[in-house]
Amino acid sequence: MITKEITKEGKLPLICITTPASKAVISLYGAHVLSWVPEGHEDVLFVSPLSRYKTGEPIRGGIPVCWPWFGKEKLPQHGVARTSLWTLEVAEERQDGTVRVVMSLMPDGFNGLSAKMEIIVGETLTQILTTTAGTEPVVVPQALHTYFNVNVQEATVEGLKDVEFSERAAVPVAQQEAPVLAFKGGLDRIYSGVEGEIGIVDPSLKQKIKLDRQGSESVVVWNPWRQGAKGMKDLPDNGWQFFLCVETANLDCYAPELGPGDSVSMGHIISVERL
Ligand code: TA6
Repeated sequence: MITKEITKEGKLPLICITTPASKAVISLYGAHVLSWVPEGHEDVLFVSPLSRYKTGEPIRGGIPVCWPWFGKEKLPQHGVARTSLWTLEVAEERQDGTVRVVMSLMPDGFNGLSAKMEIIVGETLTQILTTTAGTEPVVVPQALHTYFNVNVQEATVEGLKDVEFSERAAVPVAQQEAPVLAFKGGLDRIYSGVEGEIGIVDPSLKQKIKLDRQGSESVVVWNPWRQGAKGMKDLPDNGWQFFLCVETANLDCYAPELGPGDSVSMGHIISVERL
């Protein structure tokens, strides 16, 4: 079932999806997945209770789309996609019980550069972000900045052992690296040349989230911890405890370089397994 709603504030159009295997909510503002609840599980995504669903401001949580740049390399931080209203191209229920949604964006001032976001909701949550260059060559760093709903102080991440990373934090905190990544403080890293599946194990919720990336070479892992959260107006002081961002990305030397008219896709399939 597909229904269209408007948020309480009356501004952001939402698509609410119910399938036999899961429920999801997608905002056309940002092509942003706000919620994905597989049958028998809690929401796999975290959204801050203080998030402002307001035009011009990014939503705090869910899956923000960082495009056509990442971080502070230009303003606004993380690009214009997450604060733009995307056009709904397709919302269809399919014979296999899944729902497919396609949204598109061609922002002004980028020489015809465009993005397409395809989302398939069912037993898994699939997202494919396709970038097509306009009339000029362009380099497009990008990330699906997923906020996973986990107890970060208990969670561990599998699949990043021995992978090279660069620290983005001004004062990096030593983390427990082996045999899995565990969290003892804030973390902001870009892992590069990441192969294979990433597992996010949460003993509190007794589940493992699996992130199967396609066409993605980078993975960002971020949590602001206690200190970082204090500076964030749209996150409660204790909000850092309830999420971990593990981001499917192509950044730095892996940012796609496109000639005029070229296209490239990157995405992921998210699934959950009971422990
Ligand atoms: O992906 C990690 C990161 O770039 C961090 O450096 C942190 O700033 C975070 O994203 C959130 O950024 P935002 O602009 O949404 O506050």
